Amino acid sequence: MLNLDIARIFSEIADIFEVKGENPFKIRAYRKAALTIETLTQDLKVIAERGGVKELKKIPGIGEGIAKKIVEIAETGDCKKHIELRREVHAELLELLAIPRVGPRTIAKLHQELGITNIENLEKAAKSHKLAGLPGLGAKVEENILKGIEQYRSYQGRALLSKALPYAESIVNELKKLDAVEQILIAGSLRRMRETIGDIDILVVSKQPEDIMDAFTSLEDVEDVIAKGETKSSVIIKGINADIRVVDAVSFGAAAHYFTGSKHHNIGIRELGMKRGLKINEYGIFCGDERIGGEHEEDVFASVGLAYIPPELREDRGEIEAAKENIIPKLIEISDLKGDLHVHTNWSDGKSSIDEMAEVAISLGYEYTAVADHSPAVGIAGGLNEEKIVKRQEEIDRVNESFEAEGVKFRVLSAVEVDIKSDFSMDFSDEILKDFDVVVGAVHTKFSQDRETMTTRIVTAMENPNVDIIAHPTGRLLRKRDPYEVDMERLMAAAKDTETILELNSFPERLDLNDIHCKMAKDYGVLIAISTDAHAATQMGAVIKYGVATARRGWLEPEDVVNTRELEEVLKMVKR
Ligand code: DGT
Ligand code: CA
Ligand code: CA
Repeated sequence: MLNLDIARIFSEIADIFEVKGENPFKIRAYRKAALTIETLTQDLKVIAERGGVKELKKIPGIGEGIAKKIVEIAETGDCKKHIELRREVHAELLELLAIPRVGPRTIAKLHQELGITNIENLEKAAKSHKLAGLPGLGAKVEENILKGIEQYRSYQGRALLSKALPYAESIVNELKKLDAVEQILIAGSLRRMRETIGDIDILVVSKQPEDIMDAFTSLEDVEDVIAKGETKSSVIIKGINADIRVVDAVSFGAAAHYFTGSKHHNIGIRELGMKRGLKINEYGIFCGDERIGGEHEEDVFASVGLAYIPPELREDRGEIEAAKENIIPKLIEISDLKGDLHVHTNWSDGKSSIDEMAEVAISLGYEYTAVADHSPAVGIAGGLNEEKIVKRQEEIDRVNESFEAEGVKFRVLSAVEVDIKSDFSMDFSDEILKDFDVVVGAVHTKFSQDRETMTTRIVTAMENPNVDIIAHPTGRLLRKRDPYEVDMERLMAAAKDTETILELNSFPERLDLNDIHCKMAKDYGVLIAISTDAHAATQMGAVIKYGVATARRGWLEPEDVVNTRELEEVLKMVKR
């Protein structure tokens, strides 16, 4: 039972409440609990078992009711409320919630009015224009639903990195307990930190492969055993396929390289080997019948005259040529970061106070964080207005003064995530914008504008001397919302011209810019800010690894990233 599993139970309770049209406060309480739990670093089950409700209640965002349910889940695997609610609504109805563009209230309406219970009859109803007649639903909604269903189907089969990684790590932690395991490695797209994962690949060195097969196929989270062989097995864990292979120690490096992939990278390496008369496969490196290496991954690269290539680069995007010339970039690491330039607080839609955000930032070793609360247009309750900006500034000053008094080298930067409106104007006047330390501009509405219009909208924002950073530049939500249409070459050129920084948003659903766009930015000489967009203090530390991984996949080095710099330098690099 991972924190993620507990969080999912609470977010499903919130979903069902929403479908049922329950009290919004109740819904929000469960959503907040889910969010808190998802990003918690301590193991909830352990806390529940050790300290019960009393200890759990000490966690911010967790009250008595939720704490009791956590104890129940830790003991029994689920809670009665959840089981009861699931019984009340069709399981298939809940699956409809996963369709992009379809909200819980629409689903409730469709269910009540038309008796729709699953994707198939929803699709049929939309195609035969049965929805257009219902109050509040028009032809546009039908079109949206059909598009959503199409997207939903195309997203099936791959899991978000942030979902697959914790399960893979938990498999590794469990198997490591066995004496029979000599070495163990997460391979495949997970090791390369791709944004989505087809299946989990685990590699083990052991002299007792049958013990490994037994342990793997009987892990607690295994839902189904697809295949169980002598040295290879395949199971389903929480809906994700997981493969395991056991190899001999002499083959470990070659197998690690082979099963890390990517396939195209492997083919490139194998061809280089062939040119040298070598055979390179998952068992080793061979010259004729003689094994000349394969125990260590480095052997593979060395055998074909290449420098070591980090896993994140192994996508056949020029890394083999770079390794040949010994110009593999020195990729950025989490420890290079000195601050976060985009977080939210309870002055807009964040859950934590400025103090709490600062405290966590300091614990992460940062020297600054920019609190970038929303401007009002986004429609989020409690966006900043002129009065709140003044009051928030007083709090920022108070916090900064107390750090100074204590001799803590840390500063909260006053920032805003200002909406770039569909008419190209900014949601705050220049008069207001100029007084912030950092201005982050972002698109939150009218994603359907055509490519030309959307590009001009963002370029216009970049041309505003007050706008320092463009947040999540393509607006995508992985598996939920496609990126809006935008001319990326024009954005890059404009960013370079106007010295605007582009954000790499670390949220695992966003990772926006993506890896390819990061590399493009580097080639254009455009600076990147790796930000978290954290809406709760715990998120800052929890999601940054996904942003940094994406930056690494985009070939970024510390100097390509603005928030690897000292505060004074950052303040020089923002436009004002
Ligand atoms: P995924 O699971 O779709 O996210 O992506 P991967 O890269 O994990 O792919 P997967 O699980 O099918 O295979 C793991 C690795 O095994 C892959 O990255 C490279 C290697 N591999 C699989 N099939 C082939 C192949 O036909 N040729 C070569 N050279 N390598 C392969
Ligand atoms: Ca895989
Ligand atoms: Ca696989």
